[in-house]
Amino acid sequence: MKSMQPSLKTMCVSHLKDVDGCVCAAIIRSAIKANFMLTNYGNITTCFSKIRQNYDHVYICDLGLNENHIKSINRVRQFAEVTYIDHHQLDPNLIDTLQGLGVDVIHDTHDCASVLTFQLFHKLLPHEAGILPCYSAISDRLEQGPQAQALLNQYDRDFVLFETMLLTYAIEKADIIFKKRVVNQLAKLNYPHQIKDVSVLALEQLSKITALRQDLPLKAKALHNLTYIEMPGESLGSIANLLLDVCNADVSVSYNHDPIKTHSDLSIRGKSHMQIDLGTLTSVIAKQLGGFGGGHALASGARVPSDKVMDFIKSLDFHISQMTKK
Ligand SMILES: [Mn+2]
Repeated sequence: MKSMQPSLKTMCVSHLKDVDGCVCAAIIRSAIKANFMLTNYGNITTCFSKIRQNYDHVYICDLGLNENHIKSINRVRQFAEVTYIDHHQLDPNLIDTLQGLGVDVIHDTHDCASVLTFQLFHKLLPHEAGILPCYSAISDRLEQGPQAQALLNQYDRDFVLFETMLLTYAIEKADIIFKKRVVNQLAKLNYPHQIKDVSVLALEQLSKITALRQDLPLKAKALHNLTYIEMPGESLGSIANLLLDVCNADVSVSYNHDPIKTHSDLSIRGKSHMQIDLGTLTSVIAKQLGGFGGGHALASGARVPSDKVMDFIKSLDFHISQMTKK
C-alpha cells in the first residue's frame, strides 16, 4: 500500500460519536501522520464532499455505510485509494459494490474498528500503541473479540479499565473541538488521564449520569417489549444504555429531533440475553419509513423523518414480540 509512508495526503474519515471512532483516527494519525475528519451519520456525505484531489488515500473507519454513500465514494475513488475499515453489520451487496469500485474493504463484526485498524498499522507503531485499540474494545463492549482479547491480555486490567472509562465519559461530554484535541493527543500516545481536561470532563459526565439515573425512570415510557424516551441534547447511545439499567428494560430507544423537526435520530440498545438482531431490524424498519439505520445485534442507530419516530418505535416493539414469542 503506497500510503503506508508518512503522508499528509492521507485522510481518515472516522466516527465522531465514541471512543472507537476517535481511536481509529488516532491510530492512523500516529502511524502515518494522516489528517482526519470526525463525522456523525448525518454528515458523512458533507464530509466526503470536502475531500479534494490533494488526497491520494482515504481511510473510512467505524462508520456503517449504506447505498446512499456510494456516489460520494465513487467520486473520491476517481483520484484516491479508499480503504474502508468497519465492524457494523453491512449489506453484503454493499460490500460487493464497494469492492467493485476498487475499495479495499476490511470488515469483521467480531472486533471493534480500532482493533481492525490497529492490525493494519501495528508494524508502523511502537509497542505501547497497542493500548489504543484496548480502549475501544472495552468502550464498544467487544473485549471478547478474537483480536481484542490478545491485545487486552498485554495490559494491566485496572490501568486499562480506568483509562478507558475516563476517555469514554469525557468523549460523551466533549464537543468536536475537544475530540479533535483528544485524537491528536492519543496519536502522541498520551494516556487519557494525561490529556488536559479529560478527567474534569469525565467527572462532569459522571455527575450528569447520576442525575439522569434518578430522572429517566420518571420520564421514560414503555411498550410491551421496550422502553423509550425523547432526550434532546444528550448522547443518545449513553441514554439508551442507561435506560436498560435504570428502567430494567430488555430493549431501549432514545431519540431526539433536529431543530426544525425534519428528521430524528434514534439509538437502540438491547440486553445481552435478548436473541435479536437490532442492527438488521433497525435497518429494515428505518428503510420502510423513509430513513436509514443499522448497527450491531445489541446496539444500533437510525435516522427517520420526525413524524415517523413513533411508527419506528411501535414497529420495533411489534417485531420484537414476533421474534421472542414462545
Ligand atoms: Mn465501533
